[in-house]
Formats: sequence, C-alpha cells, structure tokens
Amino acid sequence: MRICVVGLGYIGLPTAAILVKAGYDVFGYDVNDLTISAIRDGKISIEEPGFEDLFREALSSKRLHIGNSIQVSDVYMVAVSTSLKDEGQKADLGPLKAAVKDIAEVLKDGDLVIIESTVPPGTTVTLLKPILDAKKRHYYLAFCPERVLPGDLVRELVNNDRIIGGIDPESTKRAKAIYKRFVKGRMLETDALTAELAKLFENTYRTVNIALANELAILAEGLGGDVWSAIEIANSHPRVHIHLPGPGVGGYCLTKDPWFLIDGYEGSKIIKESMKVNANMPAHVVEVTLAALQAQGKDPRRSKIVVLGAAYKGNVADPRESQGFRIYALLRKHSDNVVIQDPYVKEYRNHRPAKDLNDALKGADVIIIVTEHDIYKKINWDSIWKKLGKDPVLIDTRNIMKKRPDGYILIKLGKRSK
Ligand code: SAJ
Repeated sequence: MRICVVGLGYIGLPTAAILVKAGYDVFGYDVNDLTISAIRDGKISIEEPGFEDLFREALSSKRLHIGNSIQVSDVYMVAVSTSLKDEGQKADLGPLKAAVKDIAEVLKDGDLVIIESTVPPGTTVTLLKPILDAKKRHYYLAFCPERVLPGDLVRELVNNDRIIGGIDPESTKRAKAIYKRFVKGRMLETDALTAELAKLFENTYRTVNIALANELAILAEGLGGDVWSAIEIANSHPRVHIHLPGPGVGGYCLTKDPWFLIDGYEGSKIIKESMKVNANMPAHVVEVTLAALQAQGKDPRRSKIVVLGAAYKGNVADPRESQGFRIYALLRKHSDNVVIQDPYVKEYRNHRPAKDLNDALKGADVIIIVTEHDIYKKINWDSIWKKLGKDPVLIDTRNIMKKRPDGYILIKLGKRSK
C-alpha cells in the first residue's frame, strides 16, 4: 500500500517519516520546489527531539520518496498549512483546496483521503468532498487532525490519542486502520464535523483559559497582589486548572484556530474577547516597561531596552506570531536602542538581534524576559550586574525569577513591584 503525504511541512514531513517506520511505502508531495530540494539536501529546519534520527532512518529505508508532482497512491494524507487571510480573522483555505484538487486528478475507486490540516467546522463535507465528488469515483474520506505539541512533536505523534472523523463509518474504519500501525494512544472514532469541532475546541479552550489568566494578572497588578502565587494556590483545588499569564499568545495555532471556530458565527463573545485580551498583552508589557523607566527618571529614548526571547514559547526555535517581535516593534516607537536576543531563533526579519546574550545585556537599562527558555533561567544575573555598572530593571513576564537578584529592580507581570 502506498501513502502519499501532501504537504511536507512541520507536520507532514515527520508524519511521512513515521509512516515509513510503520512499514508503509510513502511518497511525500509538496508544491514548493525549495522545500523539496531542502529535504533532498538534508537541510531541514524542523528542530524537534528525535526527528533527525527518524528522518535519516526513513531516507535510508528507501521507502520514502519525495517530489513536486502528485503520484498515484492508495491513501492521501493532507497536511498543508491553513492560515488566516491577510492576517485577518477569516480562514485561507486556498492551499488546502488546491491540494485536494491535485488528489482528485489521480483519485481511483477505493482510495482513502485523510485531512489532517486544521479547518473551520464543516469544511471536510461542504468544501472538500464536492471537489473529490466531481471525479465520480467511489472513495473514502476522513478528518483526522494533528494534535501534537511543538517541542514534543515526535513523541506526541505516536503517543497521543487520535481523533478519527470519517464522513461515513467505512471511512472511519479505513482511516483507523492506517493510524493503528503506529499510534499508541486511543482511537476516538466520530464523524467529520465532530472531529473538526473537537480540534478547534482544544486550542480555543487554551486560548480562553490563557486570556483569563492574563486578565487575572492585570487585575492582581492593580490590587498589589501576586497572580503567580494566587494561581498556584487556586490550582491546588482538584477541579481548577488556570493557565499561566504571559506576554501574549504566539505560535501558529492558538492565534488562528479560535478564529476558524467562529468563522461565520456572529454570536461569539467570550472567544472574540479572549483573542483581544491576549493580543493586547504585548502592549501591556510595553506600558509596564515605560512606567518602570519613568519611575527611575530615565528617558526611553536614551535607554537601552533588551527583549529576551523571540521564540513564541520556551525552548523552541519557532518565532511565528512571536510576542518578542511584537514587543520589540512597539518599543521601537519609544526608543532607538532596542535589541532582541534568542539563542534558538535564526530568522529575525526586520528586527535587530544582538550578537549573543552578553552583547545584548551590555549597557542595558531594562531587560524584558519574554520567552521562558531554560537558558534564561540559568543566567548568572549577579555577574552581569557587576559588569553593567548600573541597576537595571528586570521585567519578568514568565515568572522565571524565583528571587530578585542583587542590584536589579525586579518587576513581574501580574505582581505589583515593591
Ligand atoms: N501560553 C501562555 N500561557 C499558558 C500556556 C501557553 O501564555 O499557560 C502561550 C505560550 O507561551 C505560547 C502560546 O500560548 O505563546 C501557545 O502555546 P501552547 O503551548 O499552548 O500551544 P502550541 O501553539 O505550541 O500548540 C498547541 C497545542 N494545543 C493544545 O495543547 C491544546 C498542540 O497540542 C496542538 O497540536 C497545536 O496547538 C496545533 O497545532 O494546533
């Protein structure tokens, strides 16, 4: 049996490699020539524990082939990325529709098409099925969303429960049989619409919960309380699980999936408001920064402001929808001397990165910890302070500082500074 994985990105390529390991013959198809040549040259930018070995193994097995034109197969697994149109609130399903059209061109009777890309509810049946139906073949179709956590992708691909949402029971049965060879988690069988909703509910739950935490942080700041201690204590209750506040929500999933869910639904209040609360956090961090400088009698224009972290969360190299970049851009309106540093991120676009951590911290008036990288937790703040020759402000938006290092003015998000 040959499986064609359509879209060789962050999900598609590791999935293709896992399918090979599970014993399938796999053809990886991507329309992007650069992606194909990078894979052929072994220049892959997926930095995930276990991925490199898995991928090399797949290549040496000779059962992984790749190319930029679709090949006739028995199963098609679609993992092209879906995004928001013009960075707005509407889904851009263009690449997904194009991928399904390509499949339709080579579809045979008895084939199975699996959609893993995240989509607005109803997409599989109302938008994608008609494209395949036009070819008048007898085929099977299921929506089986990827649910893996960036940073732990390879392990979760195998261990997580799988949602299997066929458009009919036979489609569900056939899709389940494909995953069964490598998934150790449970198979949650359902219909396509329920599967689409479940995927979006997961990320929307996180988004709304983080927005709650962010609102609680601002509330606690105003009261002179400590949001981190209060959340920790509240979470000791067996039925409470408040997420953590922070400098906003980044990454490719939580910033788009809630919009997918309410696409076309005018009645949303909580979800829309949560997206706004999270999107406003970088501006709040900037307000805190400017207030701290003012309290010290410093002019932001003459101050060096250091943003630590361009990745959207700790210990990953991914700067998509980076809060660090947003904070940087907002601060640049107040100071010409803003730098950003991240030990993992390689692509800074129009943001000015420091050479390294030492270079970043040299002469700093304010240091803002945006990303909770372990490396930042291990910084020897005392020795840096000795070199600085002044008392800088340290703004910790992630609660990584367990105590105030000597010589610094420590301000935590969600906690009134003393
Ligand atoms: N964040 C907070 N507070 C928290 C947790 C996260 O501010 O308590 C921030 C993070 O710093 C980050 C953003 O939210 O900027 C998103 O991080 P995340 O770890 O919640 O999620 P992602 O985007 O890395 O991955 C999510 C996962 N979804 C869930 O955990 C429900 C993953 O399993 C999905 O597969 C992925 O989205 C996806 O592709 O949809």
